[in-house]
Amino acid sequence: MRILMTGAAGGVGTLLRPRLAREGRVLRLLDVAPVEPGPGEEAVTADITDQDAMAKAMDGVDAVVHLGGHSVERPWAEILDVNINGTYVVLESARRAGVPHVVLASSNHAVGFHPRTDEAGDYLFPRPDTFYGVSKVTKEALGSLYHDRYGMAVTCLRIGSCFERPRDPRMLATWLSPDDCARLVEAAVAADGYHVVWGVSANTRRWWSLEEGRAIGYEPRDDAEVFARDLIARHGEPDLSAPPHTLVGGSFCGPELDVDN
Ligand code: 15L
Repeated sequence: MRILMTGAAGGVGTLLRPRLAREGRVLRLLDVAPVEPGPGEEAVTADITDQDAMAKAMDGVDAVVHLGGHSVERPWAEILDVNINGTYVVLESARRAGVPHVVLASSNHAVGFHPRTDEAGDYLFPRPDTFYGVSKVTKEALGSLYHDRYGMAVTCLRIGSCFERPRDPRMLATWLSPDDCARLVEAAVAADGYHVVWGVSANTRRWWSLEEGRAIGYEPRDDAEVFARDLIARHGEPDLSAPPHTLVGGSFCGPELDVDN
């Protein structure tokens, strides 16, 4: 079993690497930045927009975990090139190589302008909060296209906040622990069909659904609440009726877009 991970040198990729290591599994780590491979790993230094390099990188691959691309807001031209065109190249090269399973790192920012509800359901209609969010909507759409056209199994993860630990009070609700992220990716790599699932831990303050995640076999075990006392001592108890807590995308919904002049 060989899994190609794009964006392997990034934040989520770095957290996932040791957690996805398995006997009989090879992780092929792809990034524009060089990565030092460990046991059970292979490294490829390549740009996800480079079609020839991606064709080679797909050789012998059973599943792709596509994390590559900008992970925050950038000017439109950069988002278009790396996140949108890059996802097309990843999916098209996976199709040509006959890769059956693809996991796409989407984000809560694909639906960032949805207001707080008791529980935000699965498959919320796109309401991106940034150009970055638009690229995640496009990623989900491309995944849907490749599933419907070619039967590729595609699971899109609307990831909340995947860090070693929550960094602010919003993340008490939106945190995806590294261990739960690995559990989610394991479930997603094995899932058939097309799915869009929230990437969130079993947080006490969670307001995003776990239903579709559980339907594909994701069972989160972590809860950001263990960090609450410390975060609230530093930042105060969050006022859920005020930004950044009123919208899915939090502070991403605030700044002006960086449009080309
Ligand atoms: C994301 O999509 C970003 O990649 C990450 O840096 C966080 O800001 C996260 O969303 C979040 O919403 O907390």
